[in-house]
Parts: sequence; C-alpha cells; structure tokens
Amino acid sequence: MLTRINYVAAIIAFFVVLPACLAHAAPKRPNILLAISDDQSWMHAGAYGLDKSTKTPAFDRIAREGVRFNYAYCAAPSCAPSRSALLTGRHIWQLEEGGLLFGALKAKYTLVTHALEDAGYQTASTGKTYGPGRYDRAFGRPLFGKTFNKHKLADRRPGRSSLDYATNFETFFKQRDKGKPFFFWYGSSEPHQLFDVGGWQKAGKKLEDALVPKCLPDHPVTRGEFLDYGIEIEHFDTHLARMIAILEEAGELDNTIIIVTSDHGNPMPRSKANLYDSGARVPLAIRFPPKVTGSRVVDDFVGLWELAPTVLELAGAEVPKSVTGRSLLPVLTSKASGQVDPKRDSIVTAFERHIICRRDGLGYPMRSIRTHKWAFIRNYAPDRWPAGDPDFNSSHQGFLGDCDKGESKHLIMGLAHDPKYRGYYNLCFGRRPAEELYDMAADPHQLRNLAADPKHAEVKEQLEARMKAFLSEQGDQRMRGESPWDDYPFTDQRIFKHPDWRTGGFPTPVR
Ligand SMILES: [Ca+2]
Repeated sequence: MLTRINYVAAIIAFFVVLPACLAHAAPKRPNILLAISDDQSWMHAGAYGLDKSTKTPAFDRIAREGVRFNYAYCAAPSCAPSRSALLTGRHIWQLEEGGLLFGALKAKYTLVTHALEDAGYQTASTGKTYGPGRYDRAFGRPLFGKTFNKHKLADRRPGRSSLDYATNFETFFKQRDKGKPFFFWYGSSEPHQLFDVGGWQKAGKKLEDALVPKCLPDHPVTRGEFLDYGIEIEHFDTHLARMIAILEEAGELDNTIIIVTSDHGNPMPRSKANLYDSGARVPLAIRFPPKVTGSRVVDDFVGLWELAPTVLELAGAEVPKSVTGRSLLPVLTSKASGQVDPKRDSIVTAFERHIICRRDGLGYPMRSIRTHKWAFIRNYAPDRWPAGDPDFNSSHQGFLGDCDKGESKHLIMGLAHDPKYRGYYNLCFGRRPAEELYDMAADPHQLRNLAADPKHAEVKEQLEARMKAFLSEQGDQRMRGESPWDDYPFTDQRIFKHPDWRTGGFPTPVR
C-alpha cells in the first residue's frame, strides 16, 4: 500500500510539481500599466489625506498595496514638456524643442516605448499621450505600437473626453499577443480644463469640502471650480478601477507593474506653468508585489523623468544611453518607508515656454530647487509677466494665456479692481522678483517670499549653489549663459490662427 502511495507521489512530483518549479525558475516578464491624468496636483488624490471632496479609491488601492510617493515632481509643469521628459528619461533642457509646449520630440532621444519594444514588449495606448507638439517622423515608427481609441462614452459630459478608456483597454487586453508582455499607457484628458461648470451640485458635493490652494481667494466660485475639477479626477480614477478589475479577473494583476500619476499640477491660477508645488508636485503610486513591498509611504524626492529608467530596469530591458534620469528601483525594492535614499533629499525642476502670451512669443524661464524644508526659485526674466502680458490676448487661452481659461481665473481677473481681491490678482499674475525663497514647513502654499530677508541670505545662497551645481552637471544651457528656447518655433500652427493684439483693460499689477 505504502509503495503504491509513493509511486503516485512520484508521478505527481514529475508531471505537476517539477514543471511548476521550472516555470518559476524562468519568471514571466511583467506587464506595465501607466495611468497618467492631465493636470492633477498631488493633493487631489485621496490617499494623501488632504482633499475631502475628491474620491480616488483606485489610486488609494495602488498606494495602499504599493508605494506612495509624497514628493514626486514633474520635469516641467506643462503637458508636452512633462510628457517628453517622462518618455525619454531626460530633463527639459536636455531635449531642445522637446522641452516646450508646441515643441518637438526628436528622434535622437530614445523613447521608453521603443526601448521596451526592442526588448520584446508590445506597446499600446488610449487617450492623451505626448502633446501638444510635433512627433519626429525620423523615429520611423509610432510612439506606441497600437492606439485604442475606438470606444466612446454613451453619456458625454461638457469638458470631458468622449473616450471610454477602460473599454479601450479591455479591447487591447483581449486582442493582445499573450506570448509577449505589454506596456499600456492610459492617458486621460481629465482633469484638464474645461470642466462641467456647476456639476458639483448634481454630484451632491459640498462647497465646504472643497480644497482650494491659498494663493486663490476663498470664494464660492473657486470652491465650486475645485469640486468640478475633483469630479474629473474621479472620472480618471473610475476608469483606472475598471482596468485593475480586468487585470485581476484575468489573474494578471500581480504580474503587472501599475504606475499612477499625472503630468503636472492643477490648471488654476499660479499652479500649472509655475514651479510652485501646486504646479509641479504630482501624485505617484506604484504597485508591483512582491518585488515592491506594499503599504509604504516614501519621502524621497523623485521625478517623472526617472520612471523611464525604472520601467526599463523592471522589464529587464536595456536602458538607452540617452537616458539621464536615475532609476527608482533601489527605492522601490527597499522595504523601508520615509526617507529611503539619503541622497534623494532635493529635486530640481524647470520651465521655459508654454503658449504664445507675451509679445514676440517669449517664454517665462525659471529653475527651482526643492528640499523638505525650502523651495528656491530663480526667475531668469523678471521683467516679463509670469502668466503673460496683461494686455496681450493669446486667443488660445485669452488674456494672461499661460493660465488656462476657467472660473477662478475669470473671477480673479473680474475682481482685479476690488481692493479685497487685488492682492490675488498680483499674486497670480503680477511680476515677480528674480529670486523667490519659501519656508515650506511654515508656508506650504508659498505665499511669503523670504528671498530679500537678510536672515535667510545664507540658506538662499546654499540652495542656489546646489541647484547650479546640478544644472551644470546636467548640461543646462542657462548655466553657460545660453537661452535657445525663445528662438524655437511653435510647431502647432493652430495657435496662430487668431493672433489678436489688443488692450485688455485689466489693471497692471503693482508688483
Ligand atoms: Ca497637462
């Protein structure tokens, strides 16, 4: 009897256990799902515990089961530059025209998608990818192997994309080559302006729950706009939840690296197209158990351009020579929370040119260094207007065109003559000194510039020296006194259709 049991056990071991062990010895390469919203500040993802009105259960799950980054930053707070940096693993000053909105993504900088394809991955996308800007034909292949944008939503809302992102992902998932790992890019057009104005009432949201940055007046209009904005973030999150469910049902969830983030901060005044935290700091959560231990919150400074080398390393693909960003792999595979790598105690961000909103199409050049305690910003052309010349109608975005059209912007512009609100107009749209220094612990909304205070002269000098050393090492032309960005053409001719130079009638800010 015993012999017979041993005989059966041996057969089971040979035909069942051994093949399973062999399969384990050569693990499947992971899939990658990158979910990127458009214009979402970090503070509007639920897991950060700051915004009571915006519910993001899918992001929160990825954060809970993965790593949530408290200090994640985009390369530049503008759609195309942030995305080109993410796709190439480079800073914006290392991308020529690729560092600008309406710029150009050049083929000499290898894209993470192409490097993954060369390593045997299939790549696909739904929604917004790189743009607005020109994609170089010299790449010789599309940005993604396949694009899935066929499925549309039945109930389209104002200011919202018609795409049914999750169904498009499902279509890809069913059609994919099961013999190859995939990289799928889910790029929502939300919560980019415009919104369904007043939609918060129908959604049952409450004005008192809105989270409004302190650079904006506390007013029913700004509160309402941030609630409407939150509904767009929830839309992004709902589709992410459906994608997670598709992966889970197919048993592919734990074999998929899920990254959730946004290209930069909110599109209201003094955020997008600014290097303040509300413009440059983004939500970021990464889930990939068991290689990435979950339930961790990390305080290291990380940049979206560092996702390219990270993803390539996790996929076992070669990191192209053109990548300059450092991989996040050591932080991800560490089991620690808080400050994991002591060297990641600061980050440098940059900005050059957004839309045409100043005479001669000039940009607003800035560099910033952020530590846990301080933020320093160098404005290289303080004689220019940060949101655009006040009397120049960009037509694309109206007056003060580096700030997107929207309810808060129009409130502040409309009340510019009111002494109660004039300070907000100046704060959002007025000229700024060449140097800005903020104590981030005491003043997280960056409202009190300490740069001229002699008490802080030493810390300011130290921060700028550190920033300059990094920029010099990373080949920033501005450190050599060069500024090619104002001479690069705007590659999208649509924005020239209605050049409209006229006086706006808005007061000139006093600063
Ligand atoms: Ca954007």
